[in-house]
Amino acid sequence: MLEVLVVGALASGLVSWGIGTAWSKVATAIHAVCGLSLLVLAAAKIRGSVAVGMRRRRVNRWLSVGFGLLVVATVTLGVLHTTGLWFGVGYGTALWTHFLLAFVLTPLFVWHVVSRPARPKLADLDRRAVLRAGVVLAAGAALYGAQEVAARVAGLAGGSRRFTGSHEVGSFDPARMPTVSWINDRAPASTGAATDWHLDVLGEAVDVAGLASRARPVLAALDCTGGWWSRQSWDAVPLRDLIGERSAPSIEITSATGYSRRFPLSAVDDLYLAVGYGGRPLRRGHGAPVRLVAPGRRGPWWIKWVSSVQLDDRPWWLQTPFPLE
Ligand SMILES: Nc1nc2c(c(=O)[nH]1)N[C@H]1C(S)=C(S)[C@@H](COP(=O)(O)O)O[C@H]1N2
Ligand SMILES: [Mo]
Repeated sequence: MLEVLVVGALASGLVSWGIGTAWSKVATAIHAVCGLSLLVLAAAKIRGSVAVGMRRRRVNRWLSVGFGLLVVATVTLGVLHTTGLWFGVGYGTALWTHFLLAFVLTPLFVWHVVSRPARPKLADLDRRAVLRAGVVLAAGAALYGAQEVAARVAGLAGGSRRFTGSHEVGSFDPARMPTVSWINDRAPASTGAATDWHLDVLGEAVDVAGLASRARPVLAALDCTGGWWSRQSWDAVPLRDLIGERSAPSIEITSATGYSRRFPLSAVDDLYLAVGYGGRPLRRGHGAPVRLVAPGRRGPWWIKWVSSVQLDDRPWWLQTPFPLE
């Protein structure tokens, strides 16, 4: 049961984190139910099997206790972020700390499974075990329902989350929209005027003023994996208008900082190069002079300070699921 819940929570967490389509709603709900069921199970374990576990070897015992505490802390941070009760302090946001703990928890979890005295056998799956699992899951689901209702009734920020689980910040108000980087990227040193910007699209120089004169409003929400989202009216040019009909396995979009992502060529119909929002030029932190707008994709795909767009021979999926810088 514990194993299934932990694996379920990790997998659904990664899915809901990585994708920005309606599917992430399902993943987010599964993630929440797994997490809250783990809390229920932890409570039950503390009363029951921990007493048995305490008779095990010292190291194992402490690892088990540490593992249990980490699980409880991880889920608690998830609940705090979700409900909007506490977002953390500065860069140590509740959500990032939640990821970090999950990261530490994973090797401990493997240890926990490998070191337990008796491996579960299929024969253990009797009616009582199934019933118990059902009760734990039902309790987790009930807690999830209660949490969502409570957030709405109490008017907490968590009452109006997007289907990805993110909270809204600064929609149609770029001054309030956060500026963030993926891991530790930084805005390139100022290049002065946008007219000096080098943007190479399939080997041809494209000037920013030209883009600005062709830009039209594109409504799209940027949904950062850090747990916030913001909708803007981007002043943007469809990438298709710049590249026309092409054939290649993928298209690579690169930032002046070196940060890049590869997209399937078919995605070009829903990618835009933005130079502003709400009729004003982009701020430096938001990717000025040119950034990618990628509706339906999570934040890491919205490349800022775009300097190059090139066809690529590699398939788009032959890259790390998230950028490495
Ligand atoms: N070059 C570059 N582009 C980037 C990033 C980055 O670190 N470097 N971070 C991405 C992530 S994770 C997000 S959520 C958005 C954030 O955009 P914003 O700072 O305009 O809010 O930019 C994306 N584009
Ligand atoms: Mo992000």
